Amino acid sequence: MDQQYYIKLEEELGAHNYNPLDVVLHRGEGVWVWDVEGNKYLDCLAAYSAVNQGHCHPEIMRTLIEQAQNLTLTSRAFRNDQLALFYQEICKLTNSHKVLPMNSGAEAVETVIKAVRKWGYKVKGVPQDQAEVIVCENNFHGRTITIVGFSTDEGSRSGFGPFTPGFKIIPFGNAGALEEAITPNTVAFLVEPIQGEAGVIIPPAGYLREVKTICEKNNVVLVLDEIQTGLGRTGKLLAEQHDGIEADLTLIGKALSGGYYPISAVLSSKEVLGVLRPGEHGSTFGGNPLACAVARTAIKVIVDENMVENSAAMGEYFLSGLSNIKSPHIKEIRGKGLFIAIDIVPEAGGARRYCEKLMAHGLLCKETHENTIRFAPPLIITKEEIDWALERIETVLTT
Ligand code: IF1
Repeated sequence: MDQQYYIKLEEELGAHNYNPLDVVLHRGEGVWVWDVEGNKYLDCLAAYSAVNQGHCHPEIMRTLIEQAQNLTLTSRAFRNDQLALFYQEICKLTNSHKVLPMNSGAEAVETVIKAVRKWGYKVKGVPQDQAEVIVCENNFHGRTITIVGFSTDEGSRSGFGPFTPGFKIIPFGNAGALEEAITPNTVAFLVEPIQGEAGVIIPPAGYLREVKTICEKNNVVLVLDEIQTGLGRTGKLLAEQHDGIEADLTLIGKALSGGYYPISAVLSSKEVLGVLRPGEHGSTFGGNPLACAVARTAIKVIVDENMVENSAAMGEYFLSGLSNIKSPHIKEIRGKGLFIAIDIVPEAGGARRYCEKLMAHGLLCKETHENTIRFAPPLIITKEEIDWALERIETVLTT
């Protein structure tokens, strides 16, 4: 079957809530993927950082198969022998004290909003139904009604109201704005350490440290959404480590399964999660044995194969290679670890055009907004593979 067959069928039968590049992928291995016609591409998106470990990582695959032959789902009505071990290993790795497992990233965000509201009423003493959560402009935390309700991106939110009340929006990267926005009813500040969808927006150095101090002073829970930045993407296991802090609550997802399965988790460094009682929250699939087994191996290989260190070293190498490209189309290059973006000048005709050209040269990446190209390959990428990518990026940006 050629690609057009699948594309036509998909367009006809699927909701049009995406605008993908017209490449129909069939197989993946490490940093490489192949389309149905056998063309090979370097994947510089890594499923939006869900395949940090590389496509079809063999050790995670073995775990998936073995666990699938044993036990997949029990529901949380019963216990299973993978859940506790997953808790133990993720807590040890991230220095957390409590875990709540869910499936998608958006569910982890919803979970944390429930937890901090409850904490606000039970522990902080906020009057009933008055809890406020502060979030940032240009945030991306997922697609549910509550979450898009506090988005500032019109495309994400318009037409979907009415929305959940209780959110206040402040500029990103401005600690003073947080201090001003806090009231006695503020229960939490929810923020991405580096804004992903907004275009890999890196806040000023020390921002998270200042934010942490302000939250502590005001008895406000600091929640970091590390669903995209976590698990090695930015060259640290968690992006918060760049600022030497620990959030009260941390959200992880995506690479927690290495792309095999939707798995997310809320990690708590103090007892916020302790306020939840039986019956107040849950999910049929959250914490299931297949997910827990996969997550255990997915985090194990990140450590065993030094993927965090590789992300830092290769990120630096990629960034410096990009900065050597002389192109009139480039406006700015920025990144941390293997979380990298190029802004092109508005006159250059839009980032999408360049992503399509790169695809024709065998490199897959995705634009974000009009003028930003994002590069986020699997964390196992080598120097040689980056050189291969740089050659193509240079060609596309200079011709
Ligand atoms: C899509 C972006 C990436 C996230 C953060 C929560 C979630 C995400 C920081 C929700 C999800 C995704 C979803 C994906 C596109 C994507 C994305 F371009 F929108 F920003 F990764 F770069 N917090 N990000 O980045 O997690 O519920 O999807 O598991 O197609 O919507 P989810």
